[in-house]
Formats: sequence, C-alpha cells, structure tokens
Amino acid sequence: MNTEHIARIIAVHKERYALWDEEHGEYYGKLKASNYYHLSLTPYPVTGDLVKCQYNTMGDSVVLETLPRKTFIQRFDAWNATNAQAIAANVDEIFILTSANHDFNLKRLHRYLAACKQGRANCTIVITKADVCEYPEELLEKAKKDMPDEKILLISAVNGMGLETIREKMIPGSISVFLGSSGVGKSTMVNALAGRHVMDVNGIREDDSKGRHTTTHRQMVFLDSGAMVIDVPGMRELALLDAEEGLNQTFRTVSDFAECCRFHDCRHEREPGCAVRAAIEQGELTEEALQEYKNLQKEAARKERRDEWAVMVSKHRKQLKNTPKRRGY
Ligand SMILES: Nc1nc2c(ncn2[C@@H]2O[C@H](COP(=O)(O)OP(=O)(O)OP(=O)(O)O)[C@@H](O)[C@H]2O)c(=O)[nH]1
Ligand SMILES: [Mg+2]
Ligand SMILES: [Zn+2]
Repeated sequence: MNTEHIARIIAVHKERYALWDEEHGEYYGKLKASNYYHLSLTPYPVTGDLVKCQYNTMGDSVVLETLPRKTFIQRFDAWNATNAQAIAANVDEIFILTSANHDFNLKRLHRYLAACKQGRANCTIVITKADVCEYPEELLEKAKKDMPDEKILLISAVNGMGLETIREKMIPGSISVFLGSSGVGKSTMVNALAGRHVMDVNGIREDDSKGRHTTTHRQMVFLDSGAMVIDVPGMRELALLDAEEGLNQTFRTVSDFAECCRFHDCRHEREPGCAVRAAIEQGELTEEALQEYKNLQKEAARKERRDEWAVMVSKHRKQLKNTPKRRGY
C-alpha cells in the first residue's frame, strides 16, 4: 500500500532524487508532475530538504511537496544567469574550506562568507592540509587578523589536527555543509569524520594545486553520531546572490558609517561630509576594508547587469519561439 511519509532529500540526480527516512532507509523518488511542473505549487527540492512523499515498494516513490525550509543557501550560476543555483536547504553549519597551499586566498573567503551569511546558517572557516605547510599558524594568524569576528580553524585530515573541534560543532541531528574550491579536501574530511570511505577523493595538480572536480553532485552523508553532512562539488564560481544583505553583514562597519555620509550616493572618496573617510582617518576602519567593500559592490552590480542581460535574451528567445515559422518563400 502507498502511504505518505516525511523524507529527507539526500542527493539530487538528473531526474531522480535520493531520499531517506527512518522507516525505509534510502530509496529513490520522482517529483509529482502536477504539483511541481504544472502548478509550481512548491519549490523544487534540494539536498537537505524535507519533503512529503508517497512511498512506493514497487519502484520510484513520489515526491509530493517540499516542506518549509529553515535555511537555504544558494549561489549564482555562471551558465544560467536568471537562475540562482541552490546549494542546500536546512543547513545549520557551513564550513568554508580553503587549503594551506596555493588555494589560500582571503578575497575568495570574503566572497564565500558574504554569500553564506544570507543563508542564516553559522559559518566557520577551515584551513585544510595544515600538514603541507611548514608554518600553518602563520596562515591562521593572517586570516584571523583579516577577519577578527569569524571562527577560523586549522585542520589536517592526514594527522587529525583540528578534526575533533569540527566534530564537536556537528551536533546530532544537525546538518553541516562543506564548501570550497575543488581539491581543498572536502570529501577527504567527510571520510575522516565518517571514519570510512564514503566519498571518492582525487589528487590535485602539482603545479597550481587545482583540484579535479572529483565530487559531481551534492551528497548527504550520515555520521554515526547522528549528525548529517553534505559534501558539495568544488565550485568554479561563487558570485554573490542578492548581494546586499550578505555584504552588509560582512562589512557591517563600512555600511554602518556609510549611512551617516552627507550624500546618499557618496563614493567615499573626497566628498564633503563623508563619514567613511572620517572613520578611516580616526583609525576606526581600515582602507583595505573599504576597498574590499567596494570590490564586492562592483561584483554585485556586474551580476545585476548580467541578470538583466539574461532576462532580455530569454525574452528574445521566447519571442522567436512564438513567431510562426515560414514555409518557404
Ligand atoms: N596533505 C594533505 N592532503 C590532503 C588533505 N586533505 C585532502 N588532501 C588531498 O587533497 C586531494 C583532494 O582532496 P578531495 O577530498 O578529493 O577534495 P575535494 O575538495 O573533495 O575536491 P572536489 O570533489 O573536486 O570538489 C586529495 O589528493 C587528498 O588526499 C590533508 O589534510 N592533507
Ligand atoms: Mg570532493
Ligand atoms: Zn562617504
């Protein structure tokens, strides 16, 4: 008999969803077309979502409805500017990974932070592969100085350094997600925390430390403690989505001061009554923080222009589609 259940989406494949619930374990399902495609009653599920589902013993189960989300993280999709790409839902902890080799890049970390903070989850920055670096503490200090308000950890999956601290943050029943460029060691960390091989890992290129995009879809893994973790493929681009909100949190100080500038469109250069410049002169704000803030603003503006462009292109395509085809001349 078919019965309705609440299930967790643990992976999203091309047209099928991997689901899990306590009673049935892992199984596959497809979306109920009328609810999702025709009427758009409910958002498409992503990894981490809870869904209402009709369990089917004979074949694919039917996903009926996506339940309201506690949190939601998304990124801008480089190939489809009108669609933000969902990363995961109901995430409690986001770990942003960067490795202690060529990958280490403070600017990129700021970008990840800005995007993640919109999702309302807790963020922790993790510097991986501490074992490949002679003085890894120097990197940690550098990152802490740059981001004094953030939680930053130094770990190594090879010698186990810092893994316990991460494990403690992943409380039973909570969902964590690992983000970061390809090759930083996300899947390796999932395996280390699980204590067994659950995800494939692959070497990185020697010359520039770039990864090989080993993980290809978002996969939820259950740890023995009862915590859940989502391994995500390395991201090629993480641009800002709905950038304003995240921006204001990362650089709260810059935008706080900017609100007091005399002109509302102040560029914080030489305008009279600029509260941001005054704050810099008084040592309350650094020139670098302002520069970073401006860079992120520029990126947000660029994305907005790309979005507008994509909307125009898609309108144009629709028009072309609706134009009746001529049959010869
Ligand atoms: N020395 C050292 N190597 C590590 C560590 N963690 C991961 N690696 C190596 O880094 C390489 C890439 O690791 P993965 O776990 O596949 O990286 P990933 O972030 O999952 O990459 P994608 O799936 O491509 O996004 C592998 O060769 C790992 O063995 C570490 O702590 N120390
Ligand atoms: Mg991986
Ligand atoms: Zn100003």
